[in-house]
Amino acid sequence: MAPVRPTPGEEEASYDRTRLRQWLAGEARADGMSRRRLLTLLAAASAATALPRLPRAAAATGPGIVKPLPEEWFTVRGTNAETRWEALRGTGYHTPVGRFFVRNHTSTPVIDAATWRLRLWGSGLHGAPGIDRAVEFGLDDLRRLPAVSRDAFVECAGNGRSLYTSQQGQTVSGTAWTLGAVGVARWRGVRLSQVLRRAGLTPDAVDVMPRGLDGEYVADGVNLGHVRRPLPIAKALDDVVLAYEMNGEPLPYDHGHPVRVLVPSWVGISSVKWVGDIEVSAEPLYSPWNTDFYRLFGPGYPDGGAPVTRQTLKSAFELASGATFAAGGSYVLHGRSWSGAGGVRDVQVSTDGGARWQTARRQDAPHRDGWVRWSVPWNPRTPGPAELLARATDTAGRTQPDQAEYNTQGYLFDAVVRHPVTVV
Ligand SMILES: Nc1nc2c(c(=O)[nH]1)N[C@H]1C(S)=C(S)[C@@H](COP(=O)(O)O)O[C@H]1N2
Ligand SMILES: [Mo]
Repeated sequence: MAPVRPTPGEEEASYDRTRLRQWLAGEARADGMSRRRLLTLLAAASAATALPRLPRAAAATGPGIVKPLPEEWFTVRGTNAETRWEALRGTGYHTPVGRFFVRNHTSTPVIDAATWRLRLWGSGLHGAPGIDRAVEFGLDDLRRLPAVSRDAFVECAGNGRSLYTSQQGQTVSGTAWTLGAVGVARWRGVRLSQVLRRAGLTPDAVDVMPRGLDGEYVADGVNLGHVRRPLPIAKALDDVVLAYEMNGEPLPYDHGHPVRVLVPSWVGISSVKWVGDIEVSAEPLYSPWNTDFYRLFGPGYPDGGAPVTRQTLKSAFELASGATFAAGGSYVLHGRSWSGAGGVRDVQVSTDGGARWQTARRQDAPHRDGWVRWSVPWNPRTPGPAELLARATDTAGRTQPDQAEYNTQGYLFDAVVRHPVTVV
């Protein structure tokens, strides 16, 4: 059994409050972000002013993805490709690279592993007095360090976003994912903690901020710079990996070749692809990716928003939306459930729109940071439309609710999904 981890919310919320206070006191830095933007955010946190207006992404021009995106496996959404859940039927525990979803803010850069360097720098590293230290690693340097392998999902914080609208009638902004912005892979690489220590981590380092080598991201005409998001040092030293392999192959171009950050159980944006440098800082850091994007704004959240870190709890059937079944036939329904707070220990399934429930047969033991596969038999009798529901409970005691808490950008959808099918 996977060990139970602390329930989400508490630590992250207090981390966030501390940083906001430090920033107000002039003790934190927010590189590449407009001070005005941060001030707006903080004003909202201290007074009940209108919520800050969120920048919208520039119009997509095309996928910019290297691997083929066959229609039977993917739905292209702007610069992104969503995995079709029916394409996972018959695949094993690990999502094949060819079917793994891609979320790109801009487009996939093709980076030469031979010349790639990772630079660590900042006030959280030992340097000469008054001079910040910078240390570089090539891929060979990383490969010479002890390797670790981890089965973990990467899931976009916005996975399931379209269900806020289709199921709850709410308007949210962002890519209209259904449930296919998630995949599980076996990642192999070196612990970030090991690299940080080699680089000369000081005890007063508080945040590390990996940055991608893909293009700068422009939203609403504003250049926000390269994709980057700070991680608290505690998480960075805990289970974060600098991954150079995915499912036993060198990391593919679209998934961060040659090296990406893998932050188990946290939202996908934390797992920065094509990492080129990591700032290690003795002062708290901010980026638009934790102040504007990937932040929870809405009536149920504090003014100024709440941080998004750990993933939520979800279930999905390995079925197309609107799949058809023959009345009188005997079927086995398959699906998967996963959680950012621990393994999934129980899955209940309803084939009659939620009136009656049965316990699904779990194929995998509860697996922290991964998913469990499950199945239930179904013998549909009455022709007509039907709804299939799956409700998971994780080892931290969370159960999928009937309704997800609304936030303006539609993150962390966790409600039980009503999967429409037709019996003919
Ligand atoms: N450099 C960089 N890293 C990135 C992104 C990006 O656009 N650029 N997208 C992030 C987001 S929002 C997600 S959900 C995951 C997606 O990982 P994948 O494309 O390998 O599935 O990568 C994250 N890392
Ligand atoms: Mo994402």
